Amino acid sequence: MRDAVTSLIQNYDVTGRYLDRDAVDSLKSYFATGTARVQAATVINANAAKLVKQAGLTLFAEQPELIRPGGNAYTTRRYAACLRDMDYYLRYATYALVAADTDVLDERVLQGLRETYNSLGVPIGPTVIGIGIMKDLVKAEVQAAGLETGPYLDEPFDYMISELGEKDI
Ligand SMILES: CCC1=C(C)/C(=C/C2=NC(=C\c3[nH]c(/C=C4\NC(=O)[C@H](C)[C@H]4CC)c(C)c3CCC(=O)O)/C(CCC(=O)O)=C2C)NC1=O
Repeated sequence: MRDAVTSLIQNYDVTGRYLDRDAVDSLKSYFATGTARVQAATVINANAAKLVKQAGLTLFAEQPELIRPGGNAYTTRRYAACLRDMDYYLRYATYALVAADTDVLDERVLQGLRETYNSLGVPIGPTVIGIGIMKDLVKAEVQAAGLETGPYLDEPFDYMISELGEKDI
């Protein structure tokens, strides 16, 4: 599992280079957003249960067929499994946020996920929509706490959305 600093060092080490201007710029931007990342993660942690629940309610209001007979989130067990998955996405997003690197998402969340979802009939399109809803709720919560939002906050969610949503559904 890597963070922004270890990723950068690894890249330079592979080619035996000293840290150059580009490296220093990218380190500076990492440190400049460091406090915001930690503060945003703190706000998310404190509101995680509410964020997951609200994201679920919004998703099911938009796509009610998911929780009707025949829908993948129909039955209490599957409804709970869906919210648990949303909770995984949120928790791992906070790790990626603090690390300023998406490596943890590849390693712990996305690897093999499409195959698992496909084999269980979990629809990927609505899952991706759910992650997007959670991203918007997180941004609103972080903003309401008086903190700076921005691309740094979108990144982990956008990454999961594009990686999971990328290939055919
Ligand atoms: C930390 C990394 C990690 C992830 C991401 C993960 C996902 C994950 N979600 C699963 C199931 C599931 N995932 C969903 C999710 C949904 N169904 C819908 O209709 C919605 C669109 C969506 C919620 C947004 C459902 C309903 C199941 C249960 C499917 C079944 O058992 O039939 C399963 C199968 C095993 C189980 O039920 O626990 C896995 C492995 N597990 C992990 O360890």
